[in-house]
Amino acid sequence: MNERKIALITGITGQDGSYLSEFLLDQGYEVHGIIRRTSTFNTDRIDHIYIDPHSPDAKLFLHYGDLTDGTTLRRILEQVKPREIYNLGAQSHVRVSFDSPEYTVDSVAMGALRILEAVRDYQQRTGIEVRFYQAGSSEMFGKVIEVPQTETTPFYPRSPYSCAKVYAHWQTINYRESYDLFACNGILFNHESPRRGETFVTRKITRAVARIVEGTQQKLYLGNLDSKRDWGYAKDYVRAMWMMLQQDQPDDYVVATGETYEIKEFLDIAFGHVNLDWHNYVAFDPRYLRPAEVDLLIGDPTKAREKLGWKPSVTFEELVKLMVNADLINLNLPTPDGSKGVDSTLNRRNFASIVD
Ligand code: NAP
Ligand code: G4F
Repeated sequence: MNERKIALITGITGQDGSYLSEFLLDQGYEVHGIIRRTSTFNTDRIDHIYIDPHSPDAKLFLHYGDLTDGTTLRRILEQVKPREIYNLGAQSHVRVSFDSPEYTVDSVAMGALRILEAVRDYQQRTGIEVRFYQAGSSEMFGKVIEVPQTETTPFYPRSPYSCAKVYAHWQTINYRESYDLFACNGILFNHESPRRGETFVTRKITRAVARIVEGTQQKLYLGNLDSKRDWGYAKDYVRAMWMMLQQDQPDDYVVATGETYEIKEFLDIAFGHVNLDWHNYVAFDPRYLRPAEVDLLIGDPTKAREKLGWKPSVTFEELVKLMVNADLINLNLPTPDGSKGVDSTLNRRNFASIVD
């Protein structure tokens, strides 16, 4: 299909953006990413795949921009001329979205709209198809009405973040139907990895386990331990994003493992992996509670399996252990099973001229 394999990724510096970049580079793509200007470096997750853009081997290029800045998004689109756009950028923390609802909605909901508008105009003017992936979330199901959740389960969002994602979801469908855009929604359930942001519950736990083993942390403060999540491995999930854009027709897909676990079960495995009992270390702090909680998420990935041929490759237990191992390795500590670790890109900063 696509003759020139050029992809543009918003949120390239995030967990998924880093895995997707690696995946697309392996597939022979030229990859362009939008990064935000920050006063300290924010490219740790992609430093290991970045090479100086002056080199003839360079295939990864970075551009300053922001989902709240439509003019720049349009300019980058015109400059890069991508055939595929992956919209992964977001203020993606649910708890934080209650503190900063306006900004969250601007980046998540309006951000998606700004790109869709830019793509609509670009495609109409040039006649060149630009395929669009929208990073939707199982948080959209919120107060679940149906178990397990499928592509047709009604949404009941429970946070500013998920309300914004629902808006982006429906605009993506609206632009597909109104302007014939090849636009897909991935409804991705929680996916984790050693590159997961440190303030999401899984990484907060695995990082704490390593620091407790090291002796530099005594307590781990958490909020609600009763909610259940369908947790998968991020590297598997970015593959599904790409698969959606390679189909003959645009569509929407749930991407999940089909299994759900309590946070307490995550704690059992994470602490158990280093022979510790989490009850001796975990304490409750109400600041981590949310005004409204999502109690249970479990996805039905049948459509993704049957139409895309996608399936997860890592079990829940393997995921927890690989994350604990990576955090131990980050601290130069041995792993209980002798594993050398996967995916840890931290502390491998490459100071090539990423930023001008
Ligand atoms: P993440 O690690 O939090 O990364 C978010 C990315 O968005 C970062 O690159 C961040 O840049 C960028 N970003 C934030 N605000 C932006 C703005 N205003 N303009 C441009 N970029 C901005 O998230 P993730 O886990 O990789 O998730 C990727 C996407 O999938 C997000 O849209 C998320 O909401 C969605 N999603 C995630 C999951 C999951 O379980 N991980 C599940 C369903 C959906 P900085 O590095 O500069 O902060
Ligand atoms: O790890 P979490 O913050 O992830 P959450 O809220 O499920 O959202 C993540 O997954 C979504 C997909 O469903 C994405 F769309 C979203 O961008 C993000 O990646 O919290 C998981 C659960 C919640 O029930 C929360 O209340 O863990 C509970 N929790 C308990 N203590 C905590 C903590 N969460 C965090 N972040 N920190 C705590 O101390």
